[in-house]
Amino acid sequence: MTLFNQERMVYVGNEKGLKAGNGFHYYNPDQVVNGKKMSEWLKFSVAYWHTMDQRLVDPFGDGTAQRPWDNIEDPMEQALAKVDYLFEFLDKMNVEYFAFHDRDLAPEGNTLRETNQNLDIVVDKIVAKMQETGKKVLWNTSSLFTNPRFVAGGATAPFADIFAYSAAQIKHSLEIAKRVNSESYVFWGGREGYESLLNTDMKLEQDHIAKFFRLAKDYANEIGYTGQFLLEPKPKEPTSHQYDTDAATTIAFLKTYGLEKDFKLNLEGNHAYLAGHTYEHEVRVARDAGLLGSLDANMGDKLIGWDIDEFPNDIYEATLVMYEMLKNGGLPTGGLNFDSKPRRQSFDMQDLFFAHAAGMDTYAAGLLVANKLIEDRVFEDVLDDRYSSFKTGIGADFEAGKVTFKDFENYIIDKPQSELIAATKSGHLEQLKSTLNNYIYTVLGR
Ligand code: XLS
Ligand code: NI
Ligand code: NI
Repeated sequence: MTLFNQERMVYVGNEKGLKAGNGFHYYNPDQVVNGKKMSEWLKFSVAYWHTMDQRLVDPFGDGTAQRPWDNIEDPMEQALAKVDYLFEFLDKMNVEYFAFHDRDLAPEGNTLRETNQNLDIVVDKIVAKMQETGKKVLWNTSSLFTNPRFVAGGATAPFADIFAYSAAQIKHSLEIAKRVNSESYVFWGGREGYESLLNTDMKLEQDHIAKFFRLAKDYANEIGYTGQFLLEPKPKEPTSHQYDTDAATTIAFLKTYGLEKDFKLNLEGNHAYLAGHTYEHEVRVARDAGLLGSLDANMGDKLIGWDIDEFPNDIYEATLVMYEMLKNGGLPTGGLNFDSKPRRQSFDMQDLFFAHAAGMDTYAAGLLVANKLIEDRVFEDVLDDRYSSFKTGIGADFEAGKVTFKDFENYIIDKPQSELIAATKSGHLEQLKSTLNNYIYTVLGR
């Protein structure tokens, strides 16, 4: 049975010309890069909420998406049909993984019990399909933000019943994580933040969500679910002050509450922009802290101030993010989840194939360039040289912990300005950026 009128995506390189078509130009799953296959470095994942559910709405307009399952009226029937479409899509796209929220899969009932029943029917089908095809779940998560009951948050809600509902919902979601063997479990705190301090006890809310995370981990341990727990930072949307604003804030939160042994971070490109950072900055912050978990591979638009979840197509950015990923030794329990949707005018089914292929090629290209940059020690040599004065003399003594403020004063107090200026060196940033461009042209031009 085939549902989509679409060929399977395979590596075609550029032999048949440079125009994008039905195939990958850079993503060659079996090609070995630094000892591992591309498909092992790049564990791509399809996001259920975008690829299967997203109607391509924007804040001013209804959805434009045209999907083959649109005319199935019964919500449960449609939910079950989408599972078949998903698995055919994964197969034709040559993607191994997918990710989902509980509420992406099935409609809600009137009580949590009814909602869980609907959900379990779809999860049963997913489990069967996974066994049949070998496809895997990169991560699952829970929506504590869409339904009006979460108007003031889930785990930071000022209402005990909503907190209770959230806890019970996550409990069931963790049971699903165990059933589908998710490599990670993600918490994105959609409504976990506040609008105004005038009616918010920020300390209490953060204490609550920290306890909530502890209880979640305890329950995972109790049922033997061993996937990596991840928090996904985002600075705004929907609340003005999200508790997980960016990587640094989220790491500080984890450390404040002693959760850093059990949680890592899932970093998203568009969220980085909204936080006023580059994507590579967010990934570096997490890597430096030993807390890099997974990537939500998407892009923002520098001209639009909201989370547009564009499919990644910026090779420059992908190169720098893949550089961080390689320096991290990969993403042991993570991957590259396309938390991305086609543009509103790219509404037909084929666009979903093209969009994923564009994203996969972008990161494959980034991986190739980043690997060559590391092989040639382009940035490593620059850093060695830039910090070399800490390898000898007063710098080395300081590194060894032998120097006090008094020693520094004795050492420096009579040095004339000319010697101080001579101790500085140009950062040669323009030359370095040109080198980076040159690597991009050359590695990809081969
Ligand atoms: C929203 C988030 C969301 C998470 C999963 O901006 O990116 O999609 O990845 O809840
Ligand atoms: Ni995301
Ligand atoms: Ni997002």
